[in-house]
Amino acid sequence: MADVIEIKVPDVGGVASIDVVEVLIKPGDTVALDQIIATLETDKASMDLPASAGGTVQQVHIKPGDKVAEGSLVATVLMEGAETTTPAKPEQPDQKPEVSAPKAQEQPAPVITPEPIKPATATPALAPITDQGSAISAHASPSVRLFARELGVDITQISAGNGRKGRILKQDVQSYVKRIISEGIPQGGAGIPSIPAVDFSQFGETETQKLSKIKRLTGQNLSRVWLNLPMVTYHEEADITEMEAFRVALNAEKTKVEVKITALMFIMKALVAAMKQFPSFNASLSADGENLILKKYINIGIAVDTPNGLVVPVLRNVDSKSINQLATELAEKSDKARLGKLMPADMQGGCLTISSLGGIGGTAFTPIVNAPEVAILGVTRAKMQPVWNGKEFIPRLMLPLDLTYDHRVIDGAEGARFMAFIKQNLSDIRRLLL
Ligand code: CAO
Repeated sequence: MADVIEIKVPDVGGVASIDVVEVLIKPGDTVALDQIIATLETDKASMDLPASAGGTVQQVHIKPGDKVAEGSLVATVLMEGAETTTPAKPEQPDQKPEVSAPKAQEQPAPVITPEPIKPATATPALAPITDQGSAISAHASPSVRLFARELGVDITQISAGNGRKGRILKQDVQSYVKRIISEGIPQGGAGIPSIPAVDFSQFGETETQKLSKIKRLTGQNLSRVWLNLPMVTYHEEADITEMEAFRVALNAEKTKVEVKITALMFIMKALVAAMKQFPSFNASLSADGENLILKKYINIGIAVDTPNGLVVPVLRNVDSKSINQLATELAEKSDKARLGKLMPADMQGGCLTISSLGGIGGTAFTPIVNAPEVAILGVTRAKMQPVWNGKEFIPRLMLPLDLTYDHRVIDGAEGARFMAFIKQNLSDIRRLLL
């Protein structure tokens, strides 16, 4: 004999208005007892609704976006050979650790309306779904969380979903997995909890802009370096008063068509001299961390700010190039970078990187090493300062320099000596001839 069974919304703790988020069945489907057929959500929690009877779905009475209440008809199911079955009950929602699990009460057959769930404590029975104070909560239904767990995905890594109010849907988990496979993104660095998803629209108007590919790739690389390298940043100042006078004189001699010489060309020269003096700076750690690979060539990467993000073209064999050649080459490469015309080969083979913000300003910053290089030299804006010469304060042009290094390779004292050497060479550029 076939019975038509009505599956209804159970008591979810006296909540008057419950949103239907997902409906997982359609007429003609065969459902098993306790199979999840819909996801419901209150303003505090979400839960999966299991079928209170198995059979063939005749009609579905709800759709996503509907508002329902206790007793609302969800679906009618044709049950062949009806027998008394275990009462269906809403699946235990995801719980925060401090929330006690709700207790189901035993009820007799027949199965018509699932039994109520009641909070075991005064705390709401259902887990909060978006909790800005929590670093672990993600806005997703239990079934989607289960799906993510089955795939080994840490759902908190999915920053925002395509569901209502940024809810993470099954498709979002699938897209995330596809992206990880295609881009090789590591999940949650060293198990560190990720930043929780926040629905900013609740605070005011927002607009979403897609990150450029350069920004996304740079971000992944920087995060990887940040997590893998023990980095130290050391600050120094070089007196470039004489160097600047020479630079200005050189530029004054130039005709209009020639490329301008900036402090950066001298900094490159001083860096090259320092790399020769301290070979461990012109080196990389082997992947197993057992050996230092010393390089006999000197290529320098220059961080260039472009409308699409940061790129680092590499100037090759800098030790064998003149200041004028370096100025011309940097102008060509930075123009190419800003037009998005750099080829991968233009950005490979660097030994050390310079990140100069001097054209913009600043007094100091902590650049991130461009691993597998072992150090990066940061530069900010030179400024006139009163410097004590033993008798009086005299105005000197001081250039701030910041060296971030991989402490696995470079010791603190070595870093300080390296910077003292650069400082000495910039303060008296005749030394670069030695
Ligand atoms: N102190 C004072 N003035 C400086 C200076 C410094 N340290 N560095 C540059 N300047 C001056 C230049 O002399 C030039 O002056 P004029 O316009 O009067 O001639 C002006 O600032 C602009 O210089 P520039 O930036 O065009 O040239 P540059 O050779 O110094 O730098 C480049 C070239 C490509 C490195 C730079 O344009 C750039 O993109 N910098 C940003 C790099 C970046 O984003 N780094 C952050 C990475 S995060 O780690």
